[in-house]
Amino acid sequence: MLQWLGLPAAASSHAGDIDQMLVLVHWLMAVLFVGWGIFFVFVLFRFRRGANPKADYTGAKGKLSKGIEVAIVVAEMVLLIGYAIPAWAKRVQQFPAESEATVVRVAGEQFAWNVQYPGADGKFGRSDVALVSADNPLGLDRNDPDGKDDITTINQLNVPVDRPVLIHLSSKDVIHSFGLYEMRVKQDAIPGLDIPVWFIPNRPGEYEITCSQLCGLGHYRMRGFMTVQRQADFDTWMADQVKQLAPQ
Ligand SMILES: [Cu+2]
Repeated sequence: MLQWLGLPAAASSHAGDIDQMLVLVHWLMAVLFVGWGIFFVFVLFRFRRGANPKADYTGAKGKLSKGIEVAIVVAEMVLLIGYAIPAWAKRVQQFPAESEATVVRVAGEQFAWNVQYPGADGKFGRSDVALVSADNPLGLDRNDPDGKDDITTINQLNVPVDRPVLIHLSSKDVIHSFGLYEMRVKQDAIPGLDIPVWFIPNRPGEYEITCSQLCGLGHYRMRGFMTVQRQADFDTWMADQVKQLAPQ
């Protein structure tokens, strides 16, 4: 079933769980679709006007129909309680420790993704709406000691492979949706909220960051890129960013 669904490559540690659930949901829907289809044709024939000149208003009374209904409810409960709720709980309760993760701030805006790394001190600098400009889309205060070493990029997120990524997601203007399909991650970015999102990328490569909510006229071009790389390559990239920051 997994191949037939045409899903994007699975490149995060929890992608397998999500895909397994998608497969189970699709199997249930396939069975229901075929079952209902057969039942529909049966009803058309069984209750045709020729055989039933007078309508019966009471509906199905057999044990079979009740049994099937109960079986469907049980199957849906198993999917919900056995798969969906535990998978969701892991995403929203069991966050990785900041010391063991690549911590990044991502802020959506019409129509780009702003990325901020806390730098060597591990602390995000203060940002102020009064400082927002074309050169400083996040309004980062470079006079703040915590903000001196912060690294910012636009539409480019680099992360090392096999290490948890913890993103603090927000938005500068309207509601966007941060979509990383290969990571099986999708989360709305909402102005005024800092929403944590985490995953463990386990396959190096170039992936696309999409905006998955219609957020304005330029929505179609609101795309960023995520590069998942080996730790050494990430360190080289980060050192390069630090070098570019130095003259300021
Ligand atoms: Cu958007």
